[in-house]
Amino acid sequence: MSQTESQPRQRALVARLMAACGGSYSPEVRRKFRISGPQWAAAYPGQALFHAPTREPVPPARVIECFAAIGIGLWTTHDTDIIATEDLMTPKQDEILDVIDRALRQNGVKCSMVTGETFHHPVWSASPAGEQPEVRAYARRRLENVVAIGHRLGAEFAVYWPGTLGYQFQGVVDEPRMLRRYAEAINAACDKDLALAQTEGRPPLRHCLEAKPFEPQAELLLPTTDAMLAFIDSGLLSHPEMVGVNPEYLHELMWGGAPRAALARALLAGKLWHFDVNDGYRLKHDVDLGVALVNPLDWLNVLILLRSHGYDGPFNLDYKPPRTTSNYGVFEVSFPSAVDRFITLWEIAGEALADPVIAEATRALEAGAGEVDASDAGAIFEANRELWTLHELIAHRLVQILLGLHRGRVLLDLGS
Ligand code: GLT
Ligand code: MN
Ligand code: MN
Repeated sequence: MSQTESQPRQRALVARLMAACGGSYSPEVRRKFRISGPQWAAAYPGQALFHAPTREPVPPARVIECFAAIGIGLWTTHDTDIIATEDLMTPKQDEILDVIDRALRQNGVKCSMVTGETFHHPVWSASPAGEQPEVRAYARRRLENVVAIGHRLGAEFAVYWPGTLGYQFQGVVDEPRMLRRYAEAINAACDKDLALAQTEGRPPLRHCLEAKPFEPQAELLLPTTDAMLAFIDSGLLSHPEMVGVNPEYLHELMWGGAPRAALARALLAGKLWHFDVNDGYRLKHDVDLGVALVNPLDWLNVLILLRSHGYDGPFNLDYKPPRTTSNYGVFEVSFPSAVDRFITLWEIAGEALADPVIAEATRALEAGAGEVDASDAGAIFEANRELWTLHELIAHRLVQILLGLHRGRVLLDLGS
């Protein structure tokens, strides 16, 4: 059978099995969540250092149309996802933005976030904040332009993953100088934003820094969300109040951190404004798998944290549909299933927060044993010893809730 004959049959099979999976939500329900879909994720053709592409690139208007059909009401983009580098900051940019603005309106999709590419083009090979003044001046113009694109498309957020901010060889780069220079670029973006917000009569954007630990340089100057928080507080930024963080789940897991704890630290700092959702493995490269495909229990706990602490920012589906998924599969399986897993876990997180067993156990733990000699460690331990068994009980209950056992899921009778 030829390739073209087999494809419709295989698509029909995929569609039938996807329907058989069940558990999907309507586009209306999906739109109620603040879930955004990146242009670069949907258009990713599957290439990497060791990988040839496996898919056709997908233009923005088509991505926007497909997101609308799925029920993803928010769209995010890099400057160069939609405008070729040589067309940036030219009249061609305005033409492209007009077309995209129309596509967004026609499909009822909003651009929620824009970001600048400071990692791919050869001009960034020694970082956007290196020695050469012309590179730095160009980087500043690019970030200012990202802000301008954001206002033109009605975005609320700008995200900056600094990309190549780091080095391959120790001793070549003066780290404090490079960080100061990077701060100058962020300051330029904030200043441009304040000026544009005034002339456009729009609120300023919320600028969010994103960290990634192991790439694309051998050593990075801002490899974790905690490093970003320290950078925001360093005194180098002229508008620290305009700058928050965009942690990515996998980027915190990659270095061996606990994403939940990293999110908690950003929440306490009042800087958790935007969140890239995906999944993967500890101490590996940035595999960017779909949300909860690897760590559903951890994801449940992340959402419990975010729900109980009132996080109300976007959830940006920053993953890469795998190379084994076809162009058809990207919009039929990959995106809808990612959105549905997220919504299901969000709902399950609500169940966990309302669970009477967990609530009673938590209350008991918080109350403690009561009156006991406050200076006697042994006595305090003995008085609480039975209570602490509840830690394991709560962990068990969370797994029960994740698996649906608390609702009386029917188990196989292994004896028969
Ligand atoms: C790149 C990176 C992502 C960032 C994007 C925003 S670029 O794909 O791996 O995690 O969120 O610049
Ligand atoms: Mn990301
Ligand atoms: Mn990533």
